[in-house]
Amino acid sequence: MTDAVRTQRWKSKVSRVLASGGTTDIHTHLYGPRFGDLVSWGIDDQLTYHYLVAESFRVLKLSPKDFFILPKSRQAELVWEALFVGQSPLSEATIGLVTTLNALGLDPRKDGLAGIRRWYAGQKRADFISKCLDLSGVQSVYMTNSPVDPVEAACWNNGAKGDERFKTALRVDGLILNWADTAKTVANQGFKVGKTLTGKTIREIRRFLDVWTARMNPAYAMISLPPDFRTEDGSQRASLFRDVLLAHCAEHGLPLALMIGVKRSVNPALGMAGDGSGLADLRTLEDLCRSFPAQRFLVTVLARENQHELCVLARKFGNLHPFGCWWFTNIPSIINEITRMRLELLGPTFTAQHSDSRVTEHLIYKWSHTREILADVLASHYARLDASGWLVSPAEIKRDIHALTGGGFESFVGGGRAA
Ligand code: RAT
Ligand code: ZN
Repeated sequence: MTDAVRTQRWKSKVSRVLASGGTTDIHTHLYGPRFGDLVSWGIDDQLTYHYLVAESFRVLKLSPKDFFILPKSRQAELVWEALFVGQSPLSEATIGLVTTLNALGLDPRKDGLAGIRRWYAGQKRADFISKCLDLSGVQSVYMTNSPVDPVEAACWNNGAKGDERFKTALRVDGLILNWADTAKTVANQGFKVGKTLTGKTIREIRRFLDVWTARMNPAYAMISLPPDFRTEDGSQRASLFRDVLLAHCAEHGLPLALMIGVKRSVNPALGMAGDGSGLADLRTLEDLCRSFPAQRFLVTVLARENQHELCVLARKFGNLHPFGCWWFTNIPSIINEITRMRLELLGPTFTAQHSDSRVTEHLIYKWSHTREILADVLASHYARLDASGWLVSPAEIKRDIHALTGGGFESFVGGGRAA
């Protein structure tokens, strides 16, 4: 049998298991149906996704300022015209919209934006959320829950949780990285904090996190970090990271998810679409894993150039669990490369993907595109194993895929393991 035929046979077996779903999406920006207007869905929300907005500015003739003052529906029309009418939708995010609309039974070329909008007018939010979860084969998603967002805080105070498919992750970027601007929000919730980090303010921020941890019951805490983040540079953010975040996680036994390498506001005029990526010095992560052996770190890195180093670190530290192909790396060529590299260096002991979905429909394309690549990568690994004299069984394929698509994460997070 040729290698190509062998791999193709494995691909059919792997694809069958992948198609049976059961995925846990460990990081999204989605919300459950009871979070009201925080739930993002529909064609205009998809077209104004910041990935597409960033791409539109490569062709749009108007300035970001003139674009962002327009109503969302007009922005959506401009993105549609720029990326789907004026040129072929060849980028990952544009192909993604096509994949999604097709899965929903629409034909974007034939229906056009007007037809798609008419179809959406007949959809109901709660049913539509279930439809997207079903179509994407995702059984549960982790939200990104920020206690310093007044709209979200109000939802929690009004008992918004209560949907088991939507799980909680405590997001703390503003609190740790931008205390000067966040202090007021925390003070408004009745905590006695000031802008300066006195002992009392630190205790009150800890108390703030205690209260929100009790209210939200998160599975993990999460922060995104700039590439130049250091834990020992004497900065305010370094003290907050150590004395508040790490201390809080230790006390509550919470794993900490680090998303490393984002340069916020590289082009501020683009708003959310203006963030970039930078090469991080992973010695900071190495120090953290070594100095806090009982702390579990879930880590993803944004720069392509940091991916190999992350795998090597994960071989050294059992308290480090790599996850996902984040943001600019969530494109087929790089998912393929990263997933192969991780399998080669770590076996199935990482989480292959998270979707980072912001609009409910994103689940559909992000998971269907990822599964296609996972099928290729796993098939070639099983074929090599087969050629070497080891035939994996269907049950073992299922076990491996489960580990890579949420099972490994659940046991890492639930395990309370030491390094
Ligand atoms: O991928 C994204 O949507 C980014 O805007 C970020 O949200 C990033 O994933 C983050 O969580 O900071
Ligand atoms: Zn995210």
